[in-house]
Amino acid sequence: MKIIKSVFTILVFSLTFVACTDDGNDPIIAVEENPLADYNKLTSFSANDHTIEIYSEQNSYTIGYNELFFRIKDNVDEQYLKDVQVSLMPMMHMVSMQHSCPKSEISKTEDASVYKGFVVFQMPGNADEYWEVTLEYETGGQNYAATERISVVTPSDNKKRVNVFTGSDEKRYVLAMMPMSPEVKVNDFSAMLFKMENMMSFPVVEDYKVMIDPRMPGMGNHGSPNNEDLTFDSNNSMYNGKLSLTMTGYWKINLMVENEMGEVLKGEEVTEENESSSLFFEIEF
Ligand SMILES: [Cu+2]
Repeated sequence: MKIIKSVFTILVFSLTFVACTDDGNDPIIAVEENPLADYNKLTSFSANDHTIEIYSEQNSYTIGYNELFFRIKDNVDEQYLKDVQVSLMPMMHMVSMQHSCPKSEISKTEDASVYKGFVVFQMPGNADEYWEVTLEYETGGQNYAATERISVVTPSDNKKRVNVFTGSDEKRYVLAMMPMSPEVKVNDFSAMLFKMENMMSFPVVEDYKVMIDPRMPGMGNHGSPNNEDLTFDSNNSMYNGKLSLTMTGYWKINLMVENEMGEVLKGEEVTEENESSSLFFEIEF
């Protein structure tokens, strides 16, 4: 998909080039190539004489983990702001309350005009309730904020990649699966776990354990060998392990979350009598 897009871009550029040089008079305007041309532009809006652009590899904001890329263009000189400090605040406006969701800091990338971070949306919007993102940034010694409504939807394949639950410790948690391309093999598998401190703050939970038990409910609920439970890695704040998928099809990844004392906060063991945990992710490939 990405390759097709790049080829198409090159094609358009070369056609333009040919058209411009044909009569020999038109100056060739140097078009700065969009470093995010291979991504989908999900949002573009104007505020403060700037244009805010938000890109993703996905084609919509979906519940679960979303990696996002940001660019801010100065509408006056058409230049993208470089090396500015950016922060992001997602907010869901519900009928009776407002809340945010787990998110990262917004960091700089190799390209000085591109910033990135992630957001874990825990619920989709609907007719009466919606998400908004606010970008705060500083340029030329001035602070700006820009807010736009966005549409957050359930993934088109309807598979569960995020769980919001109350643990046996009465605390609220958000557990999100990291994006992956499943294959018939022992896959690297990661998740992120956040505690809901309040409606606005969702810090990363460290040093818990996420136990996995992948099963194929359509095939006698069989499992797979050589799985590895997910343990916390402070380098990337993720829980990493191994997910063994022995064939293609629908897999339910049953989960149990244990705290640092080894107490199960949520999820049940899969047995003859109990075919699935109340906490799970889904994969179909
Ligand atoms: Cu909500």
